[in-house]
Amino acid sequence: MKTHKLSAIVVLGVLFVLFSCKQEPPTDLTQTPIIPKPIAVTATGKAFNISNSTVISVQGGLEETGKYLADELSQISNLNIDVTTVEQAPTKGIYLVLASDNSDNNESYTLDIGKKLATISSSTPGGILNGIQTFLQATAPKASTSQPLFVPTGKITDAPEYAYRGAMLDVARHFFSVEEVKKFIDYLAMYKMNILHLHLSDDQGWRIEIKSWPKLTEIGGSTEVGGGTGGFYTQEQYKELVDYAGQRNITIIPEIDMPGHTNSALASYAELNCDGKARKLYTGTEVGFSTLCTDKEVVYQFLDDVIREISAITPGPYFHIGGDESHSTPIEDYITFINRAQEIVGKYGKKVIGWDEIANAALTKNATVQYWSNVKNTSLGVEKGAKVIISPAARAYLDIKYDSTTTLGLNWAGYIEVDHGYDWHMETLIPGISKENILGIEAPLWSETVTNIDEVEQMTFPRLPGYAEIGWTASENRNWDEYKLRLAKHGKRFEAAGINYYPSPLVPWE
Ligand code: TNX
Repeated sequence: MKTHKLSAIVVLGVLFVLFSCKQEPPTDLTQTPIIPKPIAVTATGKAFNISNSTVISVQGGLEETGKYLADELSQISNLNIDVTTVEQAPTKGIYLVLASDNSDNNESYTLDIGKKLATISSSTPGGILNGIQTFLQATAPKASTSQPLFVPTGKITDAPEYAYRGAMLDVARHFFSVEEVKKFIDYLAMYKMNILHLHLSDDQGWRIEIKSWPKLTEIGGSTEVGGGTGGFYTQEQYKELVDYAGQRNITIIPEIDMPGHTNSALASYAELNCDGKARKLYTGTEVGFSTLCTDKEVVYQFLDDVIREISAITPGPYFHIGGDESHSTPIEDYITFINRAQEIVGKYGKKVIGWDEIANAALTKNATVQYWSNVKNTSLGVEKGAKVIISPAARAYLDIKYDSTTTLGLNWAGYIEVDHGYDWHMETLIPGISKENILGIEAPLWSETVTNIDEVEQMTFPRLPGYAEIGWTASENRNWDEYKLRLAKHGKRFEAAGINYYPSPLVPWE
């Protein structure tokens, strides 16, 4: 009898502990593992509750932004949340409002989470989207979809260190569908990245419709590495991607790589070759063998048409002309070609970006050099007045293997385990190149070995959040030992979002 009573008490006690643990909402905002790490977080020790009766109130003009938040919340919790336009601050719910914060950084934001009212404010819609991402990360991961959603109360003030924080997707070596690219855009948005550079052409494929040169996609888009059927985006589909990205504060930068890396164009139009003979389509992975014929006028007509058509459907300020590894183009011809390509980009109102080799040409005002391997080129670019995008192959390439056991990816630039990808600083990477020369960071994902979104995810996660933090958070506020603990808590989020990530042994996953 006695033992029965005792075990009943024990069982009840265990149930009570389990039950109360489950119900206990998180209340310490400073313990929330936000990536990238914000500038300042203070906690007020309570919890804000989101339920079906929560309303998102928005200032007029922010309806789309409010809808984005409602959609994201419904994805993590099955909640059905209304968005309503208001003229005055509400007393409860979530409130999105444009407000000047006396910062000259147009991506800064403030998050003010009370027990009844959570306010996200910024001087721009893009800044509010940044605040939304932090707010979403601050919602406690849930054991089940039926549980309520809680956010610890407190205040966050935040702004990015660098204006350019991006990733590149090579859709040329292997083609990725519009839906796959949208997923990639969602992943960038989760970590407040604001640039998607699309590598739209290479030896193996031409991936964007050019109405005045239709064979580029008919022929040049018809295959990919390994001999698959390839594919391309119509201009309408490209615009759809531009809009989808724009709704998430992400600017798309189109790249047409030239004068090398052009076999797909050379296979589509015989006249782009010096010998007037069309090349065969290429499905291997060598580089450096192809070149446009730099002294034929028709080549510059081709450039003009391509740059004009793409610029017309690209609202962002940049056009990327590639310019890397043109090993089959004599240097003098290369310089002439890059100079003329820059002129055409300027004529259509865009600013030029090129891989670091373009520094060998006479750079136009506003040109940006993308550092990937050659320090000398990059320094030369800076001497010529260019800004730099930092994309070191040995630190920031998403297609480089994590370690010798990684099945996907390449290892020509070594290995990039998660700590190696995170533990460096842009300002001290290249002697003589400091913060004022640097636009920001970009992590390129080349796709010689990567064929579908699952494989994209495996190479991208968990490294991408680290690149986002390098671009957002000041160097003195970052260190690997603290970062890895925050990253460890994002494993559950990756799982909830269905992301196929690499469970690095260096991260104490929870
Ligand atoms: C170098 S990075 C390239 C690409 C390859 C990549 C593979 C750069 C400007 N050129 O053509 O895909 O390495 O990691």
